[in-house]
Amino acid sequence: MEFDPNFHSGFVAIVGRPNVGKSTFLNRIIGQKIAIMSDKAQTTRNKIQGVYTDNDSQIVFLDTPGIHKPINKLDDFMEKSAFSALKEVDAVLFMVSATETRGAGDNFIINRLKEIDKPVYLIINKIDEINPNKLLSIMDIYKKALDWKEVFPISALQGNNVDELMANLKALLPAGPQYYPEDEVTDHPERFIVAELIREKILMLARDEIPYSIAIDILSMKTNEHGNVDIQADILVDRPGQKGILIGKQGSMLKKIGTLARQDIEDLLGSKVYLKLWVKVHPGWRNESSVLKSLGYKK
Ligand code: GDP
Ligand code: MG
Ligand code: K
Repeated sequence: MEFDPNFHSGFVAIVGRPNVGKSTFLNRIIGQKIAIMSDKAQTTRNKIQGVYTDNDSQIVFLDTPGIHKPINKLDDFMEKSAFSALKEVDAVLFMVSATETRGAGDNFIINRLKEIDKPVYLIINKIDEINPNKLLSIMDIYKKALDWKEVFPISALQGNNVDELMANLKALLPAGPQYYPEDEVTDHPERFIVAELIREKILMLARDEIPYSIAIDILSMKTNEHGNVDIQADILVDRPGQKGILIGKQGSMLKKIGTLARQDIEDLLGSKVYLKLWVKVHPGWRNESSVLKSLGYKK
């Protein structure tokens, strides 16, 4: 990998109470791009939520699942490990909702953030829901709570001020490498791997009945507004008899295939996955160039 001194990159954690709009924000800037969980991903203890890449920057966004208020010993332990992982990031976005009053959950996180020596941005989300006159008084409520690097009122839903926030964040990040190649964060390689995981389960459960005459067509793969991944896929077979075998008694075989594949895909993506599978008879699919092309076998 060549070093380009004009390329900026880094790791950014997004923290905040549930429902303030963290996933909506990520969805807006990254869409359905998800990083493949490679060894690199495991070097930080935080879960990679998404990778933003453009011509001169890459921002790896991290989730910190344990930053909420602890309720028991296990949570307390999780909390501490999530907190120590925050020390590995270049910046933290602390998100609050303009529609909610500052609460104990916010204060708990703010107190933890006081202990780390990192730039923390205050992101006041959902400004589309409030009267603009109220914004200054909302900012006042948080202003003295921490020595904020910047304060950005935004609407993750409608996009207000999101470009400005991204530009500011990019300028803050140091010159660095592109940690993830662009093709690792588009949907194509994941689609291919997801298809392979489904195929693997079919061959595992029905190897004798189903030879290599199946194809998996990933119809869609999207991250929904809650950060979960919805996947719809067709299993193409040559003959009606094969369809019956793959569906099984009252759908039992297809259910087994789906459950096993889903578990592997969840491990791969680090997200909750909804997998919908259909079996379709498509005689001679292997000879049709349009089908092969849509399955990614031909350029
Ligand atoms: P998270 O739990 O922090 O990830 O929050 P989500 O991204 O799941 O958002 C929670 C709810 O708030 C969803 O119903 C979103 O559609 C909504 N939401 C998120 N951002 C905005 C925003 O900027 N404006 C409005 N009006 N609603 C938003
Ligand atoms: Mg979320
Ligand atoms: K997720």
